[in-house]
Amino acid sequence: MNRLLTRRRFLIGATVTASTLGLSGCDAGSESELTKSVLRLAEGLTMKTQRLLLGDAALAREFGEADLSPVFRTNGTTMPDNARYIAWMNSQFSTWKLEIGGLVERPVQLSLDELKALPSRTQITRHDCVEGWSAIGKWTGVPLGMLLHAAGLKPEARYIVFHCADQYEQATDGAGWYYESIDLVDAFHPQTILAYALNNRALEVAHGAPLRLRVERQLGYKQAKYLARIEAVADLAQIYRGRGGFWEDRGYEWYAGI
Ligand SMILES: Nc1nc2c(c(=O)[nH]1)N[C@H]1C(S)=C(S)[C@@H](COP(=O)(O)O)O[C@H]1N2
Ligand SMILES: [Mo]
Repeated sequence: MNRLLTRRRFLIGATVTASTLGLSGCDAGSESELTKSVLRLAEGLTMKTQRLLLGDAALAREFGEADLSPVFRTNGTTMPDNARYIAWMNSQFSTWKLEIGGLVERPVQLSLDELKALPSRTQITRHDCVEGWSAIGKWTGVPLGMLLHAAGLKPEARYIVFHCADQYEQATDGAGWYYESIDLVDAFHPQTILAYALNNRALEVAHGAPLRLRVERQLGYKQAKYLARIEAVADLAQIYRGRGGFWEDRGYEWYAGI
């Protein structure tokens, strides 16, 4: 226990350097190219160190009911402002479907009811935002690995990309849509779930209704809300600006280990 705590403290310490290097908050700063390349170098080391110390299957800490935060803050988009999402919302998400495609043998589309009928996992975990706040919440959802097994990943698949229904910024190159990606180690990790409930209640719009990713060993911005499409890919370079996520495309670490 103590050894684990010490390791976690060490890892937290390693992550905090991102903010001391000038990345404060989720706003796109004007980091220099040098800062960005230093961050990318440090990120490789952090991921390797974390995987080396903790192993692939190490679990994020889980808490008890008594630890739940009275209020779970919201951040980033809290109400996607586009016709497709608003139509889904007005139908209580009965017209929404999650698409799973890309490098899979059997592309599928699943309704919210179909997802809720599958075996679920519930976990009480701490969400850590890079802006410096945390909240403990109880998430219920479908293990991502189960869905990927069902869809059948092709051998070339190396990353899972999460396409969201919110446009965070109007970008002339079309890269304003929120998206995220993880590798297969995190995709098949037992605590990686697609959550449809927070604290025993249907996910609210502000928290990413109807479905959001929980990838518990990484920071808040990896927890993609408003999921619309999941894509298995061999390479992240072809997607938007090529760094694997909306904030990653703007200088943040791709492996945002806690
Ligand atoms: N689609 C989408 N997902 C997102 C964001 C966003 O703006 N859009 N913000 C991220 C950030 S920075 C954080 S801290 C968490 C906030 O989740 P919450 O609003 O449920 O607290 O969602 C993450 N996922
Ligand atoms: Mo965040």
